[in-house]
Amino acid sequence: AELIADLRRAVDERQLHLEYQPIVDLATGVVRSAEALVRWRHPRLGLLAPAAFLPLAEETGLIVPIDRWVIHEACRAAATWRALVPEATVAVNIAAAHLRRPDLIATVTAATATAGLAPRALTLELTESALIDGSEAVLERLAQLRELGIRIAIDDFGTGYSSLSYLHRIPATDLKIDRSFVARLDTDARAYATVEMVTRLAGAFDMEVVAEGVETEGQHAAVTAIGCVHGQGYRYGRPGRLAALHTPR
Ligand code: G
Ligand code: G
Ligand code: MN
Ligand code: NA
Repeated sequence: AELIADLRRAVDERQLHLEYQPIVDLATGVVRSAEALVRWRHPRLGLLAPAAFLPLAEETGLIVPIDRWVIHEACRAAATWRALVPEATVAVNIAAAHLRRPDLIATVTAATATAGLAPRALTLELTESALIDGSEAVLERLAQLRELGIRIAIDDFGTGYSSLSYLHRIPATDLKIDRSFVARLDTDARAYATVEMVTRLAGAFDMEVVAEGVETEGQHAAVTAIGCVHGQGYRYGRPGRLAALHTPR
């Protein structure tokens, strides 16, 4: 209960910050994209990862003001980054509860406009479980976001229902293959076949694939050979400061 009161204050008192994990273009090795991940510097408990407070935020509805702050902050950062890397894009995670709210459109519009950011430079990451809702209102909202130019990524693909019919209905631009498949690429022929199949399917749907959780050289070689467009994972970089994205490793 005390943590709820703390969390309520966290946004106002500027205790949240974002870390950015690089997403590389596998064909060129260039980093032109990053995923924003929220952190909470709690006054007594120290640095908290999302797993320590997002479930509580979701239960209490505080996730909406938190995600709203994240969207604004990430747009501001993306605009700064694009002054150096013109095609750079930033991805933010959107909670299921937020996707169900009509005002998500207004939040995104305000954030990109305030930051002077081209909407195509912002990707909203949605999990399969958030999307499976599949109500007309949600589909309509996704279509509106796409019309504005915002990119839509299906996050952690393969861990939810992964229904083929919803791939037809969701107007996604990117598909992020869950790291549980990537982790087994080196040793498990079935995991390899799964990543290969999903990558082909995504290509046919005009979606760009991001292989998540790439840690080893073997996994990097595999996702490159398979033809995934992007890679994300400790092989390329951990979440960190925005400035670290454009210092060569
Ligand atoms: O940062 P970490 O690697 O611990 O992230 C764990 C998970 O927390 C991510 O996969 C993502 O689903 C979720 N997450 C991180 N940042 C945000 C955020 O700003 N908003 C929402 N809704 N989820 C986030
Ligand atoms: O998809 P999601 O938004 O859940 O992904 C972000 C989460 O994945 C973050 O918690 C991040 O720290 C974690 N992550 C990113 N790269 C790697 C990796 O190479 N290995 C592992 N185990 N976790 C990773
Ligand atoms: Mn994500
Ligand atoms: Na993911």
